[in-house]
This record gives sequence, C-alpha cells and structure tokens, in this order.
Amino acid sequence: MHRPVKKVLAIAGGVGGAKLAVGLQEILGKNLSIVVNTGDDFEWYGLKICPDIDSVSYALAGLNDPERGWGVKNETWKVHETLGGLKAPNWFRMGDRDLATQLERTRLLKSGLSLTEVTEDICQRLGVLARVLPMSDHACPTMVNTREFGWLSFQEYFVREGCLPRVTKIEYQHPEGSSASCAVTEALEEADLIVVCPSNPWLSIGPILSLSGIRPLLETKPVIVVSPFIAGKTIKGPAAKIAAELNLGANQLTILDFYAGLVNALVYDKTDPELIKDFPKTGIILRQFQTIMHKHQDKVALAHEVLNLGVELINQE
Ligand code: FO1
Repeated sequence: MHRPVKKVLAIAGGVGGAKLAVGLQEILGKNLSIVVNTGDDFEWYGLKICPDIDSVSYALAGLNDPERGWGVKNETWKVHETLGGLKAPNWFRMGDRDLATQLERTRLLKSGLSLTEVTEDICQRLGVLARVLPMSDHACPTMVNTREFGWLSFQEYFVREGCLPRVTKIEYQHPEGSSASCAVTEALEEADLIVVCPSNPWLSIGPILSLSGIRPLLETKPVIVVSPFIAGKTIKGPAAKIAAELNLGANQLTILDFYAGLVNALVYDKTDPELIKDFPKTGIILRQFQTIMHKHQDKVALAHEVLNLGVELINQE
C-alpha cells in the first residue's frame, strides 16, 4: 500500500533553515512542525532574545528582512542609535519593530508561560500556520571556545566578534533538569518524516541533537538531511570556516559523518561536483536538487522535491 507523508517535522537553526521551512509550510500548512535551535538565545538589556526562533517565525509570517536574513523588514533603528549615542552597548543590533517582539516575549515569560507557549502565542498573532517549537523550555546555551578569546557565549562569538575568532571546540550546555520540551518529543513521535534543514550542523542542529532522548527518537524515523554545503561553501554564515578550523572538509562527507546513524537520505545542490566515490555503501540515498533558495518559488520547489523523496523513503521501509 502506498503511504503518503502526512506530518512532517523539520529541524532548523536560523536563516538558512527558515528558507526551506517557508517552502514546506506552503505545502503542508498546519501539518508542519519545526523544532528550532535555542542554543543562541541570550539576555540583552533584561530581555529574552531568541534569534533563531524569530528568524524562523518572521520568515514563516513573511515579515523577515531578506537582505539581512534576521530581523524584520522595513525596520527602523532609533533605539539602537540612541543606545549608541549614550555609549551604551549596542553591538547586538536590535531593530525597533523586533524590539516589540522581545518586550512581549519577556512579558509573557515573566507571567509564567513557558517558551513553547509564548512562541505559539506570538506565532499565532503573526499569522504563522506551521508549529514553531523551541527545542527546550530550559536555557541550554551553546558556548564556543576560540584560539583568540577562550570561551565565548554564542552571540559574543557570532555577532560581537563577527565569527572571526578561530573555533577550537563547541559545547552544548545542559543545566541540570534541562531536556527537550514535551511538545518537541510529541511532535517527533507523531511525525511521518523528519527534514533537517540546510542549517549549520555545529551551531544550529548540534544543540538540538545534543538534548537527551532526541537521537533515539530520530533513529526510528525516516530522516532527510538537506546539506548547507555547496561546492565547499555555504550561502551565508560561518559553517565552512568552522569546518576548516575543526580540520574537516566543507563537504557532503562531513555532513554524512555528522548525521551518521540518523540520516536516510542526503540532499545536496545540483551544482556540487559529483561525489562521492569514496562513500561507503550504506544504503543512504543521495540526491542532487537545486538547494539555493533565492526566490519563493525556489523554496517551494525544493520542499516539493524533499517531500517526494520522503514518500519514496516511507514506502521503501
Ligand atoms: N546578526 C548579526 O550579525 N548582527 C546583529 O547585530 C544581529 C542582531 C540580531 C538581532 C535580533 C535577531 O533575532 C538576530 C540578530 N542577528 C544578528 C542574527 C543572529 O545573531 C544569528 O542569526 C543567530 O543567532 C545565528 O543563527
């Protein structure tokens, strides 16, 4: 019997992952859940900032700034500029409209709601159809060890230092009692197909995979990984630079290795030079599609290809 793909769970970091999530939402609507990295969350002027959740939510609501990738389009910067005038810290550029989201999120969290509940509420108000799920309701910060500065918090590394320091190690912190949220675990259990979006493996997806209980659940599901590497580079972000610093190639073998034991099919760009002659025969399906997503049609087209591959995977089991 031919089984269709009904419920899909995507796993995403920020900007790169959000693009495929937009395409998947167009096809799947409410049948899409997206587990989003919160390892880059931090506190800024007493406000809870969740950059990857916001990048994904704004993109799904059609509110994101396509040039920067993060934040809201038609943004103004009065608060940011005024902080600069006061000689107050403003290395993390917070736009005025974006600031409203941070104020409301912090207010709701202070009223006792969980990050999962607050995210659902804000997404509903923004008109997002898919379910955006923070990976955890607990703070699980990602720390980056660098040659130049030693340990840095994620946003110190990423924004304050512009990803320039050389990375020696990445640590996903799990304070005692922290775990994946129940909503994430349930969505994973219910999903027919898992799609790992083309996000940075070490900074965006690693924190999610590091949560206890996530890997064993993923091992029971058909998993498609969409690679962020295209001919040794990424469209945006420091993944290729980090790969080099960790003595790894910025290529599909590194991705296959990173997702070993989880991945059933790897999608990578059609312009990537033909691999993978030294790839051992493990039964993992390799497919080349256009993974560069400049326009909305590109996002939907890739989502269609990925979901068709998902149907194939489900029916070969
Ligand atoms: N990225 C930058 O490179 N510089 C910024 O000043 C900056 C501010 C910012 C504010 C809100 C937000 O949601 C994201 C922001 N980002 C900024 C992006 C963010 O740091 C990264 O995209 C993620 O943390 C990594 O995925």
